[in-house]
Amino acid sequence: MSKFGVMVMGPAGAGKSTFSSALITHLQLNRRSCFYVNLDPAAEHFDHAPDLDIKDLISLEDVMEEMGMGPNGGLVYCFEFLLDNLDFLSEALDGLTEEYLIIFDMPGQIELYTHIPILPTLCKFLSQPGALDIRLCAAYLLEATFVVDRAKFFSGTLSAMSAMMLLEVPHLNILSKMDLVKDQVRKRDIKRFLTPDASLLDDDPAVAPPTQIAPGDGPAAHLPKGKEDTDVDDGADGYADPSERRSVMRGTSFKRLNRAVAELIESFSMVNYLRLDSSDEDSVGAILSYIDDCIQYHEAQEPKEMKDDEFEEAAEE
Ligand SMILES: Nc1nc2c(ncn2[C@@H]2O[C@H](COP(=O)(O)OP(=O)(O)O)[C@@H](O)[C@H]2O)c(=O)[nH]1
Ligand SMILES: [Mg+2]
Repeated sequence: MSKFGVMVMGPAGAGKSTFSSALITHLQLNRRSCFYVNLDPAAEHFDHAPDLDIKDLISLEDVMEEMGMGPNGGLVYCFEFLLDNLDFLSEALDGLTEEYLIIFDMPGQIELYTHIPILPTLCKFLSQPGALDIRLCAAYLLEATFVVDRAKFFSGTLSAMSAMMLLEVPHLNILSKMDLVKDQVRKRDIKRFLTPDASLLDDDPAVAPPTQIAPGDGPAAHLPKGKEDTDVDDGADGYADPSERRSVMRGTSFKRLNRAVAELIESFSMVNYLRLDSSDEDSVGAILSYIDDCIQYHEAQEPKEMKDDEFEEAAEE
């Protein structure tokens, strides 16, 4: 018998816990069972109390205090500890039936989604046939406000792609907090970000058209008045001075880096975004149907007999 689960992932503040909570409310309203697992050892406030909380195994605060670690190292330590104590998960999840949707609310530290193999090991453990056998999908959230800053948007998209490749589970990419950009960015413009490609860099409002500077000229000092903060040319060798933050973040080599990242993303053609506003029930419901499709939730459900009162309610509707 399979179980079903979704890992809610993405950078800190992307809205993972808010979405998890909205998803639980939506599932409850639709009489579906869910099991909420908090895997963020630093999370403190919940709208819905977790059914299983990593803090009952280990807390980030204790690790930082006792081991003298910072928040990122401490988080990695907590997850290594979890991997050494996987009974904590299997004991709690083993008895769940296929009716449940298990929601894993993940922490936001970027290390988890890029180069260290902790999450792939965890995913393999959860989905291993014959053991927990959870059909898992990943929901990777990125804040929609990032579309205003192309460099941020493409770096966020790159980390989404990195998580996709690292985890090898069905993956949904989601632009969260859509309500925040509704009035700022036109619908038509937002649509272009749903399938990101390098052409988005061509009309970046944050970048003024390049100023003409003769080769060999120094960078900022020779810029026309008013342009100092928007456009900095690199030195004659084509490289920005790395000690100058302004030139690193605005120089032509930074633009070249962004274009290379955007073209890499475009060439893989793996990332498409869905839109989410966690305060809108229909939006949460739409994301849930994508999750259900990914993990083939409905195909596995036994036809259920309705209880008498449910039958009457359905007949009245
Ligand atoms: N406007 C708006 N704010 C949101 C939305 N989702 C989350 N937030 C806010 O973003 C902040 C971070 O959300 P949280 O769910 O804790 O992010 P997490 O770190 O990814 O778990 C909180 O202040 C939330 O209220 C959304 O859909 N719209
Ligand atoms: Mg959270």
